[in-house]
Amino acid sequence: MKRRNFIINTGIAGAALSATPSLFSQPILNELKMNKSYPVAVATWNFQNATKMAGKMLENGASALDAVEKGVMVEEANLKNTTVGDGGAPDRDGNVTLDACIMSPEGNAGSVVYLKEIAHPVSVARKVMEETPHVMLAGEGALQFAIQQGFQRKNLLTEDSEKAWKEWLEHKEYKPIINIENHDTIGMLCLDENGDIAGACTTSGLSYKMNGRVGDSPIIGAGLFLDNEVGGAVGTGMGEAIMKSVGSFLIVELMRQGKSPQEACEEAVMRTVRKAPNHKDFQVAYVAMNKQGEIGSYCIHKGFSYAKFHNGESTNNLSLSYMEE
Ligand code: SD4
Repeated sequence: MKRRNFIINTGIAGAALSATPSLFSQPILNELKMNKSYPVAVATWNFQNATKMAGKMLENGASALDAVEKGVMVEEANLKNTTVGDGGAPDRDGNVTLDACIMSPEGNAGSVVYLKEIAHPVSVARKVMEETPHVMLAGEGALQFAIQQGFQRKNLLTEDSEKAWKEWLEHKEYKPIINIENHDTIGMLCLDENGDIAGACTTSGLSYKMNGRVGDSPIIGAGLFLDNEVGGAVGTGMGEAIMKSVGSFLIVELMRQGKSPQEACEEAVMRTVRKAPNHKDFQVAYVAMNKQGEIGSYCIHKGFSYAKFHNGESTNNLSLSYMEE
């Protein structure tokens, strides 16, 4: 790596930017600022509003943890997104049940599974992390805890979701669709001004899932994992496949061993493909970021993309790297 890139990517640029102008001329300071690989926010799918929210917060000095929480909350509140938070598709019995988790740079984690009637499960997950000695709360207990923490109950089944569910009931065909439309579970990673990484993942899970089903998204190591010494990864797609390979943990460990985020994502996808003869029927996709702000992404099928906010610029439709049509 060239010395200048090393300086920029290792965060020494951060120190340089706060150094006195007598050490660095203004043009050099400007260039360092322009080329710095973080702060940066990345998220699964084309959730540009979410990465914009997080990225702008990061540029204003917010911590990775605050930015990642507020970032994914944008999609939790988006009623048009039928796979996350409020307005999420119900299970086959008509219950909207949400899964979410969050991890901090310190390696702390919080998670909620099968949470009903709370529009922002990621914030409940953060409370689990910060206010309890536990990592995961489920179902009724998670709901009680949320209410104690001041969250308001709300009916999350919108008219549109109810209508779609009733139409589904006519055939009751349980067949998850690859790349469900293009707005799906949101997994986000943020690297803040200090080079610290945090992540979050939140979903209503597979549409019309069995009552009680929990996917990968709230499982630390599956839908999300990070280590502030290495980087982080988030997954989306068929949760059962991601859980079986503990995909996000695998990617972080592969990066620890020296693989780039891209190589690590590819290896994690290939593990699933090698073991699951039916992989043609479902999607698995990952986004990973290392501590230098380098990003990688890979998936089984065409159609997955990610969004990024960096250097004041918001980009969608990134990474069209996939294994097969
Ligand atoms: C789940 N991984 O519950 C989530 C859903 C998802 O693309 O990401 N679908 O299995």
